[in-house]
Amino acid sequence: MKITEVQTTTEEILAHYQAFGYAVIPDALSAEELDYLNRLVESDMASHPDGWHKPIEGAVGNGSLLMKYPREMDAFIRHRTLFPLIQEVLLGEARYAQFDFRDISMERASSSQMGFHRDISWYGSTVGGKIWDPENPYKSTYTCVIYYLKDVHECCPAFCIVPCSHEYGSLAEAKAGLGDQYREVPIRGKAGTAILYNITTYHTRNGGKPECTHGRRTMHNYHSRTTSAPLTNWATVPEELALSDDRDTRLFYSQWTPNQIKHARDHYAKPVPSYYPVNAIK
Ligand SMILES: O=C(O)CCC(=O)C(=O)O
Ligand SMILES: [Fe+2]
Repeated sequence: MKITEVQTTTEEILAHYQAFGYAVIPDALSAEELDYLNRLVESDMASHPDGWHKPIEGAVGNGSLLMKYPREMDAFIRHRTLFPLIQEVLLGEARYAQFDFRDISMERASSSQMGFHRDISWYGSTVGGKIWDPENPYKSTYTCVIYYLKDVHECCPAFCIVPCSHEYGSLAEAKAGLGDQYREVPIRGKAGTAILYNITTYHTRNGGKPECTHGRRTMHNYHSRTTSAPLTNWATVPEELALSDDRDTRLFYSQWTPNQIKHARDHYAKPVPSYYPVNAIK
């Protein structure tokens, strides 16, 4: 199978993800959805600048909009077009893990380069656990979608991935193992493009060119699996989702981090169910 620039049908998306560890889906968000999200980001940056962390590798970011807009953000986290694909690559076991917005100003575009890395769960990097799953045809223990909220041109910062690199312990091993199949594929596209990737596949963010006048805005959404540990030790979820009367919603938001257990204990109206170790967490 050949690497293609974009995949549009469900079959193409899943086949590309299975073969290379990622897929690029154009028009995943509608013009209305993009308009809504861009306005939300702009108004929150203006009204609550303290909720946005200081630039990390050129990007300011905010991971708390799910807490502020539960129902609205849930509709993006379990998005009508992307969520069925996420469920497919996670064997129907998808669990909420992390959701955040990032913004790179045009001034910071050229200094927003990251190093090549794979994303590993906090637990995977401290106490262990499988970082990819040899039994899953899609090899994923976690998956992430990055949505481009503005057009990403040639000059802009761009997500860049090394296809088929998930099994290697380092980028050097991937280079040696993949030989002349080794590629670094930068991904550009219009606003609304979604990149679905197995988080263990090596990737980076290429910095923008000095003349870039756009910067870049993205929405990042990580999903775990029932059989994986939580991705972070900090993500929190609002009560109306975590303790929803709807079973599917409650299950999807059920992989509670230590911070989430504390948050629920200290702020939820309903008592924390006793199947969470509320008294064991300081
Ligand atoms: O912003 C990007 O293009 C990549 C971000 C990333 O890899 C990360 O935050 O782990
Ligand atoms: Fe990453």
